[in-house]
Amino acid sequence: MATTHKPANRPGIADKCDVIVVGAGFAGLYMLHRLLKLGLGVRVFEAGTDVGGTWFWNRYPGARCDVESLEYSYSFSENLQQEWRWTERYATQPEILRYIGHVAERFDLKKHVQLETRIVSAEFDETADLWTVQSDKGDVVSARYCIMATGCLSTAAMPKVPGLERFQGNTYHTGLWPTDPVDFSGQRVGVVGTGSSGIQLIPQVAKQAAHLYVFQRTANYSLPARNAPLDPDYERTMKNRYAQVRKTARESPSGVAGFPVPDKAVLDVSPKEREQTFQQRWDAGGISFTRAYRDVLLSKEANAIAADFIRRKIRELVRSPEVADLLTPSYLIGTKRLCADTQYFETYNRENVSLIDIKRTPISEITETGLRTAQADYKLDALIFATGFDAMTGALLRIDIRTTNGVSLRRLWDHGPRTYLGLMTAGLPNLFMITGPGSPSVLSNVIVSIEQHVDWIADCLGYLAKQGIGRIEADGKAQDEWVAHVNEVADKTLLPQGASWYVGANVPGKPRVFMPYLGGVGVYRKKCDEVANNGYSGFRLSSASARA
Ligand code: N01
Repeated sequence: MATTHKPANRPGIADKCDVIVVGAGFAGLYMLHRLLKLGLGVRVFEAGTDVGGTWFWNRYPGARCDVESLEYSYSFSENLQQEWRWTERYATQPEILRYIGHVAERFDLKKHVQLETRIVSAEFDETADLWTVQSDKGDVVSARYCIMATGCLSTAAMPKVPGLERFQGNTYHTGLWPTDPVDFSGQRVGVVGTGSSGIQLIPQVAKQAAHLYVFQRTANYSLPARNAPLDPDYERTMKNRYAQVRKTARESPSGVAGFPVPDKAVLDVSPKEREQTFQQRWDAGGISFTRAYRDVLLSKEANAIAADFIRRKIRELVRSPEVADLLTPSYLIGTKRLCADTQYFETYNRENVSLIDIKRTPISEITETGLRTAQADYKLDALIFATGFDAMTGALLRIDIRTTNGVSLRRLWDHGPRTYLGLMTAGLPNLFMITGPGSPSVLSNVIVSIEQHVDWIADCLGYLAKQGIGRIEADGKAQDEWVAHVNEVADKTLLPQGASWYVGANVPGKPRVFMPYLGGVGVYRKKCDEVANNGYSGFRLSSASARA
């Protein structure tokens, strides 16, 4: 029987429901849908003024997804996937946000979501098996289960540059973009950061600004997205075989049906053959380039050959050899997330765009009128930080999560995140994470991973209710083994060697741990299903009454 009470607005007196969900993006909304189907009383809290999660906040010019729209979408409803019409090969942020809004309306989810409310703490009562969360608006709500749908890339990382507060112009972060449109016409604009967000934003802002200064610390690999209006024949074919496409995606390594598993190695084919293959990938566009051969992310020699192809392309696209040199990355390709762009490198051929190497001449301070490097002063009207996120752990650690026995997530993860299957952390019963560290999450088509986690958690809660069990927690030994496995799989590849957000390298002081699971979406799903089919092996199930 569902338990829900309306907010009591009496600080200190807890409202009750069955399940609390934190976050109303793709993960939170589907979780809500599944829990309602189980007949549970659910309260969802969302910090934004509307649903949408990452697609609500990342509304910077040029923001779009680099997984094809027909795959980057929910698969749980056949009617939904047939009726929704994507307009482009890669959907823009506004279109994805419209889609999420449509899903929320269609499944009548919004009335369960409390917007503009940030959960600041969550405490588990070890005796009653009850979580109590508190919000920044004074809500106090208790539930048996708490599910963190807080997103992997949702906590903006803002560099601590001296003098930032002095700047008289407007300051933006791509991950916290204002809801009102921003017009940079006639302005001198600075952009710090050239990851996926910067690479999408820079060509758009360059078209508006009087002058654009790009402050680059690390040059990045990017391929043309080759975005285009969605071909109606392609859409029809995909939709006719949607069930098969989704099945292939779920069983694949990456969660993308359109990324077949490579069988050849770069080092086994002739230079002519690999040049042709890389050219085909370049012409097709998108981020499947490192999947052209099975050894690109395993062997430094193979990696260098693949990287060299992109480096040559950059030199072809950028007219000034000095600028091309600066834009040419030197790290192992694929050890940071590959980017997809529309006219990114070509943008540096514009008269109104300057590239500044802040590795050689670091930013020394922000002044009232602009930005100062070790070598020069840049007068700016606006400054945009495309500096990324405190990925995977940031959103969880900013909530004070603890138990009445004195266990706290911040202490448990002091040396980096530790989870069992990326779903739970030992010591914190009845607290689930969707796409948590230790699961494929950011290394996959995240919608596929979200649906898999949500389905697993919903099935688990259904099972616990049926068995009259009120408490589930990850076993410490099972967690240790899983963490060791996650590291072992990662260490067979080159990925942990990159100074990426996958290892927390972008946030000063963050422990260096390779966070996502690289074993592949299909393999991981099988493992999770096995665990469930074995009566949730590696989890300890109990109930308060039995313990008493
Ligand atoms: O962030 P990033 P992002 N001083 O961390 C630089 C997803 N996403 O928002 O490389 C100066 O990749 C930093 O430099 P360096 C996608 O998964 C997807 O762009 O650390 N510079 C880097 O250049 C992606 O990977 C899509 O040396 C500083 C940049 O800022 C993830 O989100 C679109 C700095 C940050 O790059 C994050 O992408 C957008 C400092 N103190 C995002 N700190 C699509 O689907 C950081 N930088 C297309």
